[in-house]
Amino acid sequence: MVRVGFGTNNVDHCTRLCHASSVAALMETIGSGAVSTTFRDIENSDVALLVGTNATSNHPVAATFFKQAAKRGCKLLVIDPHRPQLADFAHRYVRLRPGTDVAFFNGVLHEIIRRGLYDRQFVAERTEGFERLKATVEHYSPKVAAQLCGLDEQEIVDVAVTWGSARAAICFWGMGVSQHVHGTDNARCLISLVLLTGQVGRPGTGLHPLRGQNNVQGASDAGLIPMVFPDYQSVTDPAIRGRFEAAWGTQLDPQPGLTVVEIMHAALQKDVRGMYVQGENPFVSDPNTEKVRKALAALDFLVVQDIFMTETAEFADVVLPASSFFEKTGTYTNTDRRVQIGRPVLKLPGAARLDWDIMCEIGRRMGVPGFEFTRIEDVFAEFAALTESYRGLSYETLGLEGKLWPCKDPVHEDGQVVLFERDFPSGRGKFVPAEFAPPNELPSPEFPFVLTTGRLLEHWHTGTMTRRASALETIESEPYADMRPADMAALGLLEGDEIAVTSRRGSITLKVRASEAPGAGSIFIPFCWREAAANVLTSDALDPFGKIPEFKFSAVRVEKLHAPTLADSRGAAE
Ligand SMILES: Nc1nc2c(c(=O)[nH]1)N[C@H]1C(S)=C(S)[C@@H](COP(=O)(O)OP(=O)(O)OC[C@H]3O[C@@H](n4cnc5c(=O)[nH]c(N)nc54)[C@H](O)[C@@H]3O)O[C@H]1N2
Ligand SMILES: Nc1nc2c(c(=O)[nH]1)N[C@H]1C(S)=C(S)[C@@H](COP(=O)(O)OP(=O)(O)OC[C@H]3O[C@@H](n4cnc5c(=O)[nH]c(N)nc54)[C@H](O)[C@@H]3O)O[C@H]1N2
Ligand SMILES: [Mo]
Repeated sequence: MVRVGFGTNNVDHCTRLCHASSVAALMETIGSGAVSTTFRDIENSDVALLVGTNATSNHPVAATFFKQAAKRGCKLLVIDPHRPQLADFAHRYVRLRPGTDVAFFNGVLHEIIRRGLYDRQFVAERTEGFERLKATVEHYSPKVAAQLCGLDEQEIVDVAVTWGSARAAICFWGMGVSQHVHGTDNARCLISLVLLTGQVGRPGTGLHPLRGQNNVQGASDAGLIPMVFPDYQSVTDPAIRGRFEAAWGTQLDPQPGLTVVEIMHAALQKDVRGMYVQGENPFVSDPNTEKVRKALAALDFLVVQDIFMTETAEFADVVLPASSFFEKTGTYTNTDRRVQIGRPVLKLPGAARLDWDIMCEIGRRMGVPGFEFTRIEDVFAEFAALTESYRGLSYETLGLEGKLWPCKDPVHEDGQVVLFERDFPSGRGKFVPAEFAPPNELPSPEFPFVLTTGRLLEHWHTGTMTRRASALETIESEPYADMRPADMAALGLLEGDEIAVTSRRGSITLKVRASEAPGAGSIFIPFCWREAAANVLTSDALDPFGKIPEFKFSAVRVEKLHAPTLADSRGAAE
């Protein structure tokens, strides 16, 4: 619809705020952005790195496999400045300073090379750029890295030796890696570690950026990305564009489009005048809310297609009531690359319609070619035919349990668990070394705390769905921030006190909770509370490669709000 009907490549989705930097690094180094193996494959690993992931809250199903693996003897290495619950199961938990992963992993790479713990044959036969990597990490002895990361040298050595001596080692990572202005560099370091030690392409090894939304892998595969058509085929390649022009019966824009945050910036400049938002709530989920408010208000025309009246929909000229996953048929591709058919269990409520049906009707009314679909199966068939990865998959072959892509024989096989056994889509894997650089905005006397934002088990992102669920709201109904008891004491704060948290962009008020999870000088705020929206505080500075904002690091000030006392109310009465 965007490419054919609106004639632009300005189409993007939530990966931009999520794993865009991981995908940028994976595409650059091995030529594929998806996981190299499933999370269940940890059953075959003897070491697993878990970097910047709070899996017990955010990937509870995967987390049960991680815990089972730990019980069986798999050594979990948990790297996170904010102690996640999985640290309880870890062989080693490393509390590095936020935003210092490049220094940390360069130290690990340095030590693995120094001790000769790398896979010389794998490096020689399947990679390129080793000498450059070696020259870069030479400057990051564990001692130097430990200073940058606020750690003991021994912690870095221990991770290097444990990973370097593993038979089968696997690397999982989450938003703590990707959501930084150096997110792509963070991911490059993890990929280098895996390539250096040949820990990919065999059972129990590999790269697994844990994907978030139920169908975010599917949305990426389907080409909701400004630079590529479905299956990561570049819009700038004339031969590829020609194939899509033939399939869709129209000329297509040869220029890559804008990304999520760039689109908001363009709206503010009045370069983008209209917006169609489907199943996203950017007023609450994009960084720097005040800027987003101005951008949405500056639009000439805004359409929101959602299952609830969202904060973003308040700005809309037209709100189209869509259907939830309970009410429709369609495929979802999960973090494992598993494509599954969802089937309806409820009737559509009120005037709600199916998402694809709404799009097709708009396409037909605009007189755009190619929207004559009457069955969802045919939409999927068109998509699968234009890709390599989904070839052979259809509603018939997917069956009840779905298939992993790629799947050579969808009738008889479940699909390929372990990818890259012999080579990478790029041929050789490329080492792309990275130098440590500090976050965009460092703490200062005026803004002395580091704010990290993230999630809760009980709520889904902006809370449009979960905050309407009374069972979940009963457990977590009130905005709060986590702080270390020692930091609270220094500010004279008690559990439950109201605080104001202020950054260079804005201020919110919420309650404070004592927790040993945050590091010293850090504060954690979930971004689900519209009444105390964390993104009022966050910065819209972007990683130059992945174009992802730095959700995991902002400088803030924390102040106790003066609570009204009995004496105040007496004073007021007098
Ligand atoms: N209940 C629930 N589950 C969800 C979601 C939800 O909203 N609610 N959202 C889904 C989505 S879309 C996603 S993307 C996933 C996200 O799942 P996760 O990746 O687990 O997301 P976060 O909680 O944002 O952050 C993960 C971890 O990064 C750590 N971190 C922060 N800064 C740094 C750093 O500098 N270095 C390192 N190494 N770590 C750091 C944080 O302390 C935190 O433990 O969850 C999915 N699952
Ligand atoms: N500060 C901070 N901000 C963040 C993050 C962070 O860690 N910190 N994480 C970022 C990440 S990783 C992500 S993925 C984004 C998520 O950001 P969003 O995707 O904007 O967040 P959601 O609340 O999941 O919004 C999804 C919307 O889709 C609607 N919806 C659900 N099902 C359907 C459907 O079937 N059809 C239609 N049409 N609509 C539907 C829901 O009601 C909801 O309004 O947030 C990002 N923002
Ligand atoms: Mo996400």
